[in-house]
Amino acid sequence: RRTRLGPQAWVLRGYALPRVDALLAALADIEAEAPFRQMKTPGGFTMSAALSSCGALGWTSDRRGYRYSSLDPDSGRPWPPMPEVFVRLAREAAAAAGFEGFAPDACLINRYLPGARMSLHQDKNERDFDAPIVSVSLGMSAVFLFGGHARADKAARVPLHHGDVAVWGGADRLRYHGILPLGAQPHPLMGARRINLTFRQAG
Ligand code: MD3
Ligand code: FE
Repeated sequence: RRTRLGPQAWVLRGYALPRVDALLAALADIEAEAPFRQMKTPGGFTMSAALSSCGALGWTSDRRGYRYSSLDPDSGRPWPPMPEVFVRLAREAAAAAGFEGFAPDACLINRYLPGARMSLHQDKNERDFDAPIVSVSLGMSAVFLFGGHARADKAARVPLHHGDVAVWGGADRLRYHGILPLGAQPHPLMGARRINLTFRQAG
């Protein structure tokens, strides 16, 4: 089932469910190579969600700013390669939402534990905004905030559940968005955490 959030923004309910086992197996390998870490914002705050990445580029943040980098700053090594099951899912979900030819070079992996959140922001560190972003939710449900083009615009609250895939681009690409603090009810398969994979064409 496709739910429309905006002119070019969709939630594909349960789209990732048939591939969850393969996604989690690949994720375990990535986590071993590039463990989740809480990054610092340029303003000096510690982000409550912990991050890792895979693919040619990974997203990092520190006192010097936000950027994409080909090396994991913690290990000095390249980020783990993007598993084929990730690439396929992202490309097929993008096409199902009307974006043909999506070829992600970065997958940011956010891990939320109970209480972790992501405040309203725009994703604008990517080189061009023509490509969509694809996000895959795994584990505990969360409330997604879907705002407008100004931070003060009223944000809709959209629940995102295990296996849901969101795709947004075009007119919706630069909308403000965020995640409310994660609840406490553990997920039966994944325990007390939520994982979000976001695929981008960053470089
Ligand atoms: C944005 N992650 O990593 S992705 C991020 O669930 C990030 O971890 C959040 O924002 C997370 O930068 C949200 C889900 C999402 C879905 C639809 C959107 C973000 C969107 C539509 C427009 C803009
Ligand atoms: Fe974002």
